[in-house]
Amino acid sequence: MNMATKDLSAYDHQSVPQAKGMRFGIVVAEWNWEVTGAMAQGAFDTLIRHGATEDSIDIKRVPGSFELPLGGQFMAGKGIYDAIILIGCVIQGETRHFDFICQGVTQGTVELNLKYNLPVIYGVLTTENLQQAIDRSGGIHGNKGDEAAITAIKMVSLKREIS
Ligand code: DLZ
Repeated sequence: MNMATKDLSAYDHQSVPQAKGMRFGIVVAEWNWEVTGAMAQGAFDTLIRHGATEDSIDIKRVPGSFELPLGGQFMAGKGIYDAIILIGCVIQGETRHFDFICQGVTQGTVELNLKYNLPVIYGVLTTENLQQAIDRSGGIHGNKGDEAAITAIKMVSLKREIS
């Protein structure tokens, strides 16, 4: 498999559509903020780099990843965003909490996409340990926040093209 399909951070950024005129909501979980804050910053910077303006991006915080779908629903319900990016980081612990949170946020995100016919991007890391998360939030494996932003732009562009 081509690396570019595994690691969007390595994408040719020239091939990303212009985000000018698009409006984005970002919902970021405060749990594991060291990671999620870096991902949210990456997503914000990437949207700006591709033409979005600062006043076209709203960022809201929720306590943990489990709250991301509801935070996203609050934003989607306003009807003003072209895409919403959910950012979280769930790190495996000693209990089954990890499984339940991952299941909740994943299923909740799928439902939001379909309920609102809106790109709601799954920028959630689910890792075995903190180092794996750090590696993916501006480390050796790029920044998955950047990748979530690129996915958001591409999905808005696709929706506009089709409709
Ligand atoms: C409780 C909990 C645990 C154990 N681990 C994480 C985590 O790794 N990442 C995360 O984003 N949130 C975690 N949470 C908090 C839950 O997402 C949620 O905020 C609480 O269960 C309250 O609903």
